[in-house]
Amino acid sequence: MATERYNAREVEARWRKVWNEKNVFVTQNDDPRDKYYVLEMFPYPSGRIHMGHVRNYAMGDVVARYKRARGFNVLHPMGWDAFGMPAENAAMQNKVHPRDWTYENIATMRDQLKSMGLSLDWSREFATCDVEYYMQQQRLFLKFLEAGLVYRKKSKVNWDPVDMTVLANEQVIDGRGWRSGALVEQRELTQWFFRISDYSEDLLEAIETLDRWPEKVRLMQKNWIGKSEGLRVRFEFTAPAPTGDNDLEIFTTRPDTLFGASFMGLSPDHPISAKLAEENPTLKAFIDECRRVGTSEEAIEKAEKTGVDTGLRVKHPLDSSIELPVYVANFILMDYGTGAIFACPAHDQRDLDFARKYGLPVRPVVLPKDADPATFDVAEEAYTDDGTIFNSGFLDGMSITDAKEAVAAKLESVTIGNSAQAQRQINYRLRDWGISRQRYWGCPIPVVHCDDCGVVPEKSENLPVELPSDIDFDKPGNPLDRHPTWRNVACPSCGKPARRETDTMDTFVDSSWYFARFTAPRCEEPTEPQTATDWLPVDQYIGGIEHAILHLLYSRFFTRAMQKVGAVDLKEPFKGLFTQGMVVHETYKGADGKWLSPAEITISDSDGKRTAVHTQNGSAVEIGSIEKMSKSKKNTIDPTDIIDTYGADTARWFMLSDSPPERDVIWTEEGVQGAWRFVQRVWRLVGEISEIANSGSAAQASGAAQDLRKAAHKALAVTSNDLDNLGFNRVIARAYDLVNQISKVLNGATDVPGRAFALHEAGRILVQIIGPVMPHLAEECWKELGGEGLLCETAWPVADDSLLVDDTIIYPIQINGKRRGELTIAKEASKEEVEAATLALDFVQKSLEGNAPKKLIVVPQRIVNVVV
Ligand code: ANZ
Ligand code: ZN
Repeated sequence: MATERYNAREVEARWRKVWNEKNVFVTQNDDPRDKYYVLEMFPYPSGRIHMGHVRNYAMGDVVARYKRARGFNVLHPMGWDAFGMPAENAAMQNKVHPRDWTYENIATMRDQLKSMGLSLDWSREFATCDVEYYMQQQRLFLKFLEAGLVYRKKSKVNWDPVDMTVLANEQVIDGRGWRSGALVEQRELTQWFFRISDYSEDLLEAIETLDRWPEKVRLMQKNWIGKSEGLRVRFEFTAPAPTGDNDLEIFTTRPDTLFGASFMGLSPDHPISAKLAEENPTLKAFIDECRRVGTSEEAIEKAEKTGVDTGLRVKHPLDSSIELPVYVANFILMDYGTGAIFACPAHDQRDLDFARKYGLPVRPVVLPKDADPATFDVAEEAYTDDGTIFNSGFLDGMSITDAKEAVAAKLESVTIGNSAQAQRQINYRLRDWGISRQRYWGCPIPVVHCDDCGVVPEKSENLPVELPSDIDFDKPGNPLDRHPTWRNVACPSCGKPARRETDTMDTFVDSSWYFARFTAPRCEEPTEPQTATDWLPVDQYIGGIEHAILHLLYSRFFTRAMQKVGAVDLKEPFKGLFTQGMVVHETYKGADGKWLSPAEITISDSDGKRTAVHTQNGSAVEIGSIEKMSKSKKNTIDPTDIIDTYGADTARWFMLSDSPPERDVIWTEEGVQGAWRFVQRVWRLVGEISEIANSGSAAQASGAAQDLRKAAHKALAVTSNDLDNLGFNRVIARAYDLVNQISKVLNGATDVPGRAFALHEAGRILVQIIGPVMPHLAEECWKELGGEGLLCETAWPVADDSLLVDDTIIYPIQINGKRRGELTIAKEASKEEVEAATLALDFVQKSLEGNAPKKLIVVPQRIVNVVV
């Protein structure tokens, strides 16, 4: 019987085979039960899975198995986010085709995931680089194009002149291409954009409805959309600008600080800057230099604030006796507001840095609470907090809010030229989403350029626009541009020879709708609209915080866009979102300062002091800080090694056991071994129970047997609650607890009435509780205990309420009608006992301040009121 050691390798493979043969995790769309869609962010097929994947997918699997047991029709699919640069890099370095590289990696990683025993519906699997998938993406693109959700415009890109390629902002490091090291240039290219900014307000407002998202993520999304309410103000030039403009329009969110203005700033890309540069070589050189640094917000934020005085002057809108100089400044973006600002150095750090550099005035106009107006000054740090307006004429004494309103009202009523001097305006930081990539390994944008007809969408019946296979990566640049024949195509409109678009789509497009595709993955349209609408939103989405902004925001936009073209009928794709913590591990450094992997070292522990040496040569090794597992620090553990040694259940158990799922978990050898010992212990205990004939009934149980029944049912009740709240680590703690309770009875007196019944019942409950986390072990134990059918198809047990009631009761304690705390006391306690215990409570004594209560009212079994 179950006295042998548990052989995870053999058992796990056997149960996976059974599940697979019986198709137990294949989900039917027409199943009448309530739906539950659980999804983990699909992986990029980089080569092998890492521990972060194990943690992420273990969590999703626990949810899937639990919800299945709760009677839901669960959708739990898996796929591959398979386009992107690494495949092209591999092609360049190792001369493998990006497609071969990608599909080989997928094959490896699929096997690895399968070895984890995940309850996935593999029949729905796809990779975004499958022609069938990206063809449907092209179909969606054409629908979006027709619906006015896509457009082309000229836009600046980072251009690597050596690799002859466009670089993402992250690929520009200190102004140089990450690979070539060449100085990056700014180039204007006509690129494709999605109109996400049309949805700024809707995307912002709907964040309020996402109440099962982490607050942190909601805030990050809000900040990214970046709504600000401000004022456009026109400042009159003292003499017309060379462009003929009589005034300079700026955007400000702080009109209250207008009296603190000390200069005006123009973006280097502002039309006035460009015009002036024609005659002004210094300015031209400055503008060229700004282009080199790049226009990403990050690049601008980091760079020193510099500028050039244009010689132009404007009049202060509230006091025409004040003239302000106009500078071209490197920190002003052209595509925000109007590309021009008034600067108030006392209350804006960038303005202050600039003013200090060029010796411009710094005039504070917001006075902090309790500061002295006569002496308050701003030195190197701008004052950006709240306060009262001063040094500001008619605004003096007002709050910031009132002063903003007063300035807006005043300038709205002034007319210059033939319109108001100021106009209220709401701005969003969110820009339209540029999706053009000059790359091979992505979804081709399905349009054709014709000399006569211009840009023509490819005909639906001509889809897919398939990537050519015969490409070479020997030369820099986009291989699609160089392909001898692929570009040549007949114009879909007039039939004349024309050229294909060679841009492919940003890979974020691929991941913006895969969750909808999973609902009908083989359908001949992007989605089956009704099916997608029935399954969506995803009830529980699980993934890394690194996707908190872009992926989630793009998916939210995409769902709205799909709704507009009739592909789904809802706005929000993810009802519940969970962002898991990272897997971290100690780091090790050898005497030569190089990182060493855990496999290369040996640790010894004497008197609680841990030391490490190099296993091969015995040299000293420094034990470093605990950090996210990463190849660069070599502090990784290969999941396959762990699964081969201990089995998948142990790995899953340990990944979820030590810390709450949103926190980081520290991988330690001792921790894994602890989990492994627990597996063995459960197996032994189940074996012992199975040797006792299952006899007797619930009614007979008393004493230790009844206590065990109570413990088991309580564990079941709280575990259900924990699982509903993704409290995986708590589930595990309860399982340890229940194992201890069962052991006590197994090792205790054998003549307890109802013992056999209670042990079998508790054993089964234990197995069901651990089932979602350790599915193979649980399945084996279920069989051992004589359970019917497969555990993974068995309904979640219902706790017996009568066993949950306690012998104690908790009284809420009110003091003067307000709830202040509670009292836990025996259920049978008399009124007098409750009174005495209440008066002895710390917080009650405190509020009595030594006096007797005016009144003390005990409502038996319900509440206590104290009047002081
Ligand atoms: C005067 C002022 C005084 C400002 C002050 C701030 C503080 P948010 O809140 O992000 O919308 N600004 C406007 N357009 C800009 C551009 N194209 N490039 C760089 N900065 C720009 O930021 C709005 C503020 O950012 C505006 O309010 C403007 O500076 C600046 F004590 O106007 B403020
Ligand atoms: Zn044509």
